[in-house]
Amino acid sequence: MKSVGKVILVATAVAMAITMCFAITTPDSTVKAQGSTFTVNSTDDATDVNPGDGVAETAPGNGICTLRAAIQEANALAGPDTINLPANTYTLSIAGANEDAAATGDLDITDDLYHHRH
Ligand SMILES: [Ca+2]
Ligand SMILES: [Ca+2]
Repeated sequence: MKSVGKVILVATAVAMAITMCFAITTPDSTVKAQGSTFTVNSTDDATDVNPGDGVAETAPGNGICTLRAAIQEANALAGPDTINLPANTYTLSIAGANEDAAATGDLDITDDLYHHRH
């Protein structure tokens, strides 16, 4: 009967090792699947100067990333992307209707998007 107890103990140890492997490898594969990451650093409402160039900013080289610019850039890039949105109040001031590119009015999300609010 002692040998049966040892077999159960070994099986438990193997199961724990498998669980630990998953715990270590899962975050890496999740990050790789998220595409580009854009961090919003302005509460202004302004459009991306060039959606699809991989940079979310309101003028070339200014580094100002609005929520609207981040969404436009994420929409323009194929695959899922990530937007880091610091806790704040974001007021949409660009009026518009019947437009689905997030350039005016509401923020249209047309692609997979991870949204991290801080
Ligand atoms: Ca851009
Ligand atoms: Ca995308």
